[in-house]
Amino acid sequence: MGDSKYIHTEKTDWVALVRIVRHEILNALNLELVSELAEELLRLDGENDVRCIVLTGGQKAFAAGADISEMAGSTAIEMKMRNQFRVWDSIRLVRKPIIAAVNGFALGGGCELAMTCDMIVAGEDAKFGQPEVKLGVMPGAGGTQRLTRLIGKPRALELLLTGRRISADEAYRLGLVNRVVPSEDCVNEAVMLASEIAKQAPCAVQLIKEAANKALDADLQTGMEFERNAFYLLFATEDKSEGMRAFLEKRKPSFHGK
Ligand code: CO8
Repeated sequence: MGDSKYIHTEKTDWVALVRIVRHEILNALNLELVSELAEELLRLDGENDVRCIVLTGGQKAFAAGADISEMAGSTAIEMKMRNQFRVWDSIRLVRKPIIAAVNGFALGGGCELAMTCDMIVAGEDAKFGQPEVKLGVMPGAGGTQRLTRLIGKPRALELLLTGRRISADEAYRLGLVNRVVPSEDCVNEAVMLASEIAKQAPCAVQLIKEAANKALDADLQTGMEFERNAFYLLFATEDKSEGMRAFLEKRKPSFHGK
């Protein structure tokens, strides 16, 4: 159990469940909260008893975006010098899979945070959107880039340029979320998915995540080369020997992350 002002963590078999707890203002993401969150995710990335992470918020909001009251009085230079995206970018350094369990609003920075995760399980009442345009600004934590990569330019631009909110079902149809479940089951479903991933060989899981990120970040040839080298590297692990031996011996493998 690791708790800070805005972030609470619980651990169950190999899975860490991280909650954002600033419910009184719908988990609005101020600088301190995002720092605490990034620090906690990076800390869990280094913990041997964690193999997969679930990130969730509250029933009414996963996160309703950046804290508007914190930004409202800021000048361009103050925003630039604050360099807050250094912290956001550090979340990308987490090597273990992160599953967002989204109930309620995931708007602006909240939607960007969900998209920074590797998979999204949505409660049926979840609402996604990038409403920054309505505030006279635009996404700054990856909204234009990740949404466009995930759902394609025409559909991303429609959401980015209108600020319209979409339901969990629409987000599912667009390919933004993995699955939609009853709201009360959302966190449990995400934890169950995380547990299933946590049973796999940890080195393989980490390299598969890295390779999938390359598919978004690099050209095909670079991605293919990365994949191939990662594939060879896994032949150096004990888990590879165990996995293949278990298959031949017709039993379940037991992986140790070595
Ligand atoms: N920032 C600050 N306070 C907020 C935010 C927010 N993003 N969202 C909600 N709150 C506060 C409200 O002001 C209200 O406070 P109070 O009780 O003191 O009046 C409380 O939370 C409850 O909210 P509402 O009364 O508005 O609840 P409703 O159910 O009526 O409405 C909504 C819920 C629709 C979610 C509404 O609150 C809303 O539209 N919120 C703002 C959504 C938004 O525009 N988000 C985008 C923000 S900009 C952004 O994210 C840029 C990202 C850039 C990168 C990240 C940098 C950190």
